[in-house]
Amino acid sequence: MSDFEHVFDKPPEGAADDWTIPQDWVAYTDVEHQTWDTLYARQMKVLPGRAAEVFLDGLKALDLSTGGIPDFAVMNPKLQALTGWTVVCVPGLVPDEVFFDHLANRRFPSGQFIRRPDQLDYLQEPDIFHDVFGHVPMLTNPDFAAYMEAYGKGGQRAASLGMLPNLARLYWYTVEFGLMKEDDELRIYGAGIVSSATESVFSLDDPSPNRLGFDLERVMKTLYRIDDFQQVYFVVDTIEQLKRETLQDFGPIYDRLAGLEPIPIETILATDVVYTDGTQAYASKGGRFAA
Ligand code: HBI
Ligand code: FE
Repeated sequence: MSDFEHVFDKPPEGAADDWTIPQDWVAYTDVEHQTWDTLYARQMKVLPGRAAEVFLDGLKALDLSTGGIPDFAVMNPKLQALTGWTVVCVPGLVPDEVFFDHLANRRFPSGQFIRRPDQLDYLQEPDIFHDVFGHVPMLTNPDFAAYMEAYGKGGQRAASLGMLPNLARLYWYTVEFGLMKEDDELRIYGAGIVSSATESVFSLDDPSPNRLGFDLERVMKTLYRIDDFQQVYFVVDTIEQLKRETLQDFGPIYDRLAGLEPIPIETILATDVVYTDGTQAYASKGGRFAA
């Protein structure tokens, strides 16, 4: 984790006990606002017809297209009126228990900073473009809003039971990299995809990754990668399905999962619903590190 620039052990100077910091919107430079506009325009070229209707509707409801980095003082009242969620600023990745406490209280922690112009295509840390453009539109949907709150509440419990790696896989394969069915076609709703011009295309169009039906327990067993395009995507039928399955008691699931070996990332099981049996050609050739 040492190559992350925005990771701290305790709230840094100027941060509150809950790790929040002021957005200080007036301090963003012209270059930073332009970076937002460039990223926004790039996504709007690839997302129509690829992003789920629920994401695009949320984006419209928040009106984030007015130019430049959104001012949370303007955006939050719109979001709060829809689902009771607000967005707060944090300096970067925050400890798990801090993250969960915010989600459990319908506060989404967003990075305050935006990537540098030389990082437009790829950065591992969540910046304000990933966090706000990627995550916040889905929070306008009541089912997704309930799902995220449930995830936050479940986080503390999973941590105390030593099951956090399993719960984190659920977040990864839904909130960050989820696909859903819409009119019998696959669409994107995961924030890690919708905020990436290249993965927005790869996740739906490339023959390399597997695309499998969402199964809660299966997903919680599946390894993932954080450094490149995913090798497997999981497809939900509806966001309501996600909420319904997550509101059940995870206790019995954790009992069954305890001590089990994780499922390798490229494995397809006999029990999987298979949308794409991927070639894995992209990963086999070394992915973004290919010569
Ligand atoms: N902090 N700001 C921020 N954003 C995240 O997405 C985040 C985090 N801290 C911990 C975390 N995610 C995950 O490790 C948990 O979902 C498990
Ligand atoms: Fe994210």
